Amino acid sequence: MLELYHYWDSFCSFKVRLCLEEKELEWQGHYVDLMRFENLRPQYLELNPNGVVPTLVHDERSIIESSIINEYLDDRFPAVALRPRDPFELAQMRLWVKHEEEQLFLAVRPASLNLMMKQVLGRYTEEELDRHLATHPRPRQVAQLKQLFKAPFDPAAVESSRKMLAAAFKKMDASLAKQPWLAGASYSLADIACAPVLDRVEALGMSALWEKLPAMKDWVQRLTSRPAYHRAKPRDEFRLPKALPIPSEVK
Ligand SMILES: N[C@@H](CCC(=O)N[C@@H](CS)C(=O)NCC(=O)O)C(=O)O
Repeated sequence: MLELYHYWDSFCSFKVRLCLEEKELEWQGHYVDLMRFENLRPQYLELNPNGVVPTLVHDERSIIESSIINEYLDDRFPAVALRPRDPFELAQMRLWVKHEEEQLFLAVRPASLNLMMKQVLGRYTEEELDRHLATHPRPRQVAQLKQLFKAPFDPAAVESSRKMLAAAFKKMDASLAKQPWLAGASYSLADIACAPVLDRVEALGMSALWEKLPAMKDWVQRLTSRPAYHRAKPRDEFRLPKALPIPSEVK
């Protein structure tokens, strides 16, 4: 039995759901509501001491970190292989997974927080936040998190997301102009790692960012029309609040 502790509208959870769905594996979901801080409850911290989603539980053992979970799934269930066999393409695949972890994931955060999450997180009182964050595994970050949740809307943060995403997509477009999938000839964990950003960028009202990038636009079309993408994407009833419109000062 594969059990996935996940949040429907989380980037990293989507990445693992997409891998499970591409492999057509049966999995049981346990919903961890990040907007209610269920990721910081002691029972969950026993599975994932970092207090983040996703966590895979397989054969009664827990595996954390989305990229590592996806490699584990590819090792344990190789029938649908999602890693290139060619060592050079495998190295490219790992670089694109790193691109997701170090660029895409960080790029969407400021806009997601300001345009979507603050609509929920900003409503918690100081006392409620103290109670929910008391079990946070990185106590030194708590004061900064509280400040971020309560801070007024920050257009500069949205602009910084837009700039980082534009640079990251340009890099992807250049590579996709030479080959159909990020790591080469075949669809791989690299495409799976970078796919969740597409849904979030659309939800943020920023999909114009790939309109003028032909190879990226074509990849978006091919990727989002895969049946597994539809099964894995956030269910409408579990989405974050609709994004606020992008203010005019953000070009
Ligand atoms: N490197 C981790 C990142 C996990 C992560 O930050 N997950 C986010 C959702 S995409 C989360 O749980 N955030 C809750 C929090 O930071 O409190 C992975 O890839 O699994």
